Amino acid sequence: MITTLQQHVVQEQMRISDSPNELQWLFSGLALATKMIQAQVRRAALVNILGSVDEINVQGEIQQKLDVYANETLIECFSLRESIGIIASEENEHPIAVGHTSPNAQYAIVFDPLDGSSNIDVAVTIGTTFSIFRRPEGDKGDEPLQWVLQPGRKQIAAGYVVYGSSTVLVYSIGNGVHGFTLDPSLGSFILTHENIRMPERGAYYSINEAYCHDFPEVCNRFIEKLKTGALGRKYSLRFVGSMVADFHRTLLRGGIFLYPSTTSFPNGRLRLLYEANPIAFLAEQAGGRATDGKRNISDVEPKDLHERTPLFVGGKFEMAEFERCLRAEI
Ligand code: AFP
Repeated sequence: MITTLQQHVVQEQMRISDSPNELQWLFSGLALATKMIQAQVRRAALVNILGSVDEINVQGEIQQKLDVYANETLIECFSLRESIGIIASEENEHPIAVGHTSPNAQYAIVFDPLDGSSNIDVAVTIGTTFSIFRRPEGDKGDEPLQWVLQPGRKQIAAGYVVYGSSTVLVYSIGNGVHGFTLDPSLGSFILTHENIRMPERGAYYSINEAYCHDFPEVCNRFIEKLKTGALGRKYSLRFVGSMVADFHRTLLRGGIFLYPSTTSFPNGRLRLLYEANPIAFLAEQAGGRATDGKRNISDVEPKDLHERTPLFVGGKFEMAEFERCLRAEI
């Protein structure tokens, strides 16, 4: 018997609340938007949606046509869900208030509509990330930003969708990590990876080594250990340049993904709220770990919607060895 994403969300939510439909309706918006996005991604060159628009986003990056399409599609689908009060996106400087003063508005959703934009035009795997928070207690509707400036530990659900050889949605609602593959013949996300556990030990490391001259020395020493077999085996390198794709492999095959701070990005390159937080939530739920080199990503108190962070995420063994290196550094 197949299990669809909708069925699974209802079952999962019945475990934690007496109104299982709120999140189910929210996830139906996510499923609809990501199905529309994947349809455009798969036909991008055929529907003239490759290339950029002459706009620079809040990150200082040239926006791709698919970035804009994905962003608008997600905002539109989520705006139709009255349980969502605040929407925040990598592409928008400020949070978007969509009825956050209404008592029905219970959630905030933060997302990167298309992670890995540099890979869009070359048909390499890209993705969408999302992170869901509950309305802050005592909220009077006058501070929209506070709905999203919550530590990762407060996420009630998070996940991503990869648009690769197949379209796979991976999410957690705090009870393990589950993967759903889009069946184009049914138009439904079907449960294919139930209760994913990150292997304690892997065979791959993932980092953009082109920047190794700019990394903290301790990171280069750790990479050397991975390469030379000092940790008991020689690791192989994989780096797609789309964090969701590199994390998806790490989640299923184990190993470690590292994006340290660099001289150009002294606070890290990846964004805390819509890149590191959802990934950290999933990693912890799957038995792995995620840190910024000093503390768990999930314990970081965000101060800005688009703040950046170093990210180190992986299986138990590799993370323990990495932290042993960090401690040796002190
Ligand atoms: P965009 O989503 O803005 O394209 O950035 C992708 C990303 O944040 C992350 O997915 C990659 O791991 C990282 O940037 C790749 O950046 P470099 O190519 O500079 O290493």
